[in-house]
Amino acid sequence: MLIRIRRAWDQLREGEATPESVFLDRRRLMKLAMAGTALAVAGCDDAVSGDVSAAPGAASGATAAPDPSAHLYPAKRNEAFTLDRAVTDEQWASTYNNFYEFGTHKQIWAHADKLQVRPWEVVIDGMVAKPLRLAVDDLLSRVSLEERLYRHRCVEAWSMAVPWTGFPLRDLLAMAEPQAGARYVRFETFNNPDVASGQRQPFYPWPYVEGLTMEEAANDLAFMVTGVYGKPAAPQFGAPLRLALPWKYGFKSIKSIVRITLTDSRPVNFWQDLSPDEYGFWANVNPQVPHPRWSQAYERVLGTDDRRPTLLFNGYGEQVAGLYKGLENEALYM
Ligand SMILES: Nc1nc2c(c(=O)[nH]1)N[C@H]1C(S)=C(S)[C@@H](COP(=O)(O)O)O[C@H]1N2
Ligand SMILES: [Mo]
Repeated sequence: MLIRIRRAWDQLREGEATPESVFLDRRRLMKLAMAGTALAVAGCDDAVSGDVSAAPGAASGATAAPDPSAHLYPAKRNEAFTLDRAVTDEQWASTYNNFYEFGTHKQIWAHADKLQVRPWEVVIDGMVAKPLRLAVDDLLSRVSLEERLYRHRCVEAWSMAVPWTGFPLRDLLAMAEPQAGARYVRFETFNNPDVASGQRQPFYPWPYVEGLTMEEAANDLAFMVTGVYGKPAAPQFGAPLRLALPWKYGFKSIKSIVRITLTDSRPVNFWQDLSPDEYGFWANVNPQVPHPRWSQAYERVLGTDDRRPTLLFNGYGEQVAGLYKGLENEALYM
């Protein structure tokens, strides 16, 4: 085909790699069925579907109060973080999103617009000397924002390149003074089924959870995102606070965080809980380790016809390979 319209790209993608959802739902159902749970599930996935293919912006902002952090943008770009490809068109990145709280498909941006991102508090607790409960704007006044160009590789084999704005994760953890025994950081997303219709689907282990080791969280690349494309992040990007971990598959970059807990036990993340044979704790990008249902050798670049070879650690090996010395027996790449 010589001429492609936008929707065609979508269909191509869905055909090439089964989205994270389909198989998992069946698995999860079997698990629940075996546990004797009765479920009415027919049509569940369609609960949040609908035509939201119009441009974003039309539906957003009309009634919402102006973002109180808008004056912090655009932040100065940190030139240490460069790309080997063009930045993804904003229109694409903001209308093709993965955010299961608002649906299992990619056109969730208008649904996510219902998420109220102010007031918003984040709690830092667990193995810390100074547990914190911070309003997001107080937090923003205590950090220094910068822009970084990062690649993003979804486990489903699509990729993008995005100008995130935010600050190093380790700066946030330092505010709470981690105790010596803390080994992992556990992150949790909001849980509000009234707003997020995906969270009314009981076979998912809500709320969305992710985890990192303390060493990973302290790495230069581990970035707490508050904005994108030179302005505060829109809800579909995971406002007001999400992670960006460019060397790991996209599902590790948890959105709309409300709680960060330091712990000595390894967190079980959302996707691992759903399907432990397919998704693990580490989830580092590796083109040589296929997903059980598809190859990870190549990626489709969002909004283009490009198909590129995927790189080990998504091209960030120089910065992160050292984190995994001595862990060769772990499932580092799923
Ligand atoms: N809370 C939450 N965070 C999430 C997800 C999600 O469904 N819920 N999806 C993840 C996946 S699989 C990907 S690829 C990225 C997508 O980020 P984007 O929509 O900004 O491209 O968000 C990640 N963070
Ligand atoms: Mo993903």
